Amino acid sequence: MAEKGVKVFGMWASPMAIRVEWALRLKGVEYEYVDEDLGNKSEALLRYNPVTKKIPVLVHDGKPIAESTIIVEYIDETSKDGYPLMPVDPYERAQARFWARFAEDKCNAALYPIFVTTGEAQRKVVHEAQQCLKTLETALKGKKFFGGDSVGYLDIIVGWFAHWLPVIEEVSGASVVTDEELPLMKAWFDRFLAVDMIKAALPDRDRLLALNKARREQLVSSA
Ligand SMILES: N[C@@H](CCC(=O)N[C@@H](CS)C(=O)NCC(=O)O)C(=O)O
Repeated sequence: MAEKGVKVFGMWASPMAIRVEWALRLKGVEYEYVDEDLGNKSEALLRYNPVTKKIPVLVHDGKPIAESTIIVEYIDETSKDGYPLMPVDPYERAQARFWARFAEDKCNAALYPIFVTTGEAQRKVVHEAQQCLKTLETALKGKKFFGGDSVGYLDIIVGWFAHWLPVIEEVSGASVVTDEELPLMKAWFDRFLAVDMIKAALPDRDRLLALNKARREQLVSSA
């Protein structure tokens, strides 16, 4: 018999898994959290996501769903009475999905090289990442959050930047989101992280810093 309830398979330092937790917390949905060791994945994770074998996976009444952006939409659709994540207007919904795709495909790809480079090579990739974030920043113009007056779908998708990017900056010695270069994004970081539901799910900064410091040292020395 299928198990009842909501279960999340994540990993404490994953910026993709936190999206699922943010969505569930904003909706007020209770869930069980399973922290995976990605070097030794559980039999349950491999059974629930045999295709990509990645976290996050949401299991709702025994039925698994993978891919964080899809999971967040699923949570919004199945908890219609709770806090709304997606805009009601179809055009606005399409825009939110467009920017989420842009952030996933372009910004995430532009940010990663900062983590694994140094010196002149890093300066070049920082500039490229800033250009990408400047484009994304246009979606914030005149708004408190990407979702308008309150946190919405797009805030959840790009929200990891606010907590993870300053850690990446510290670990790699790069300066990316500054008041001079990205003033709207920087101000949004502070507003977003001040939201109680968002703050409550964040991983410990020092622990994240130590993990990423070790990862960077390994990646840079093997490059
Ligand atoms: N596009 C996926 C990406 C998920 C992803 O990359 N998960 C990573 C952790 S952040 C993972 O499971 N890595 C382990 C692996 O690739 O084996 C999503 O948004 O859910």
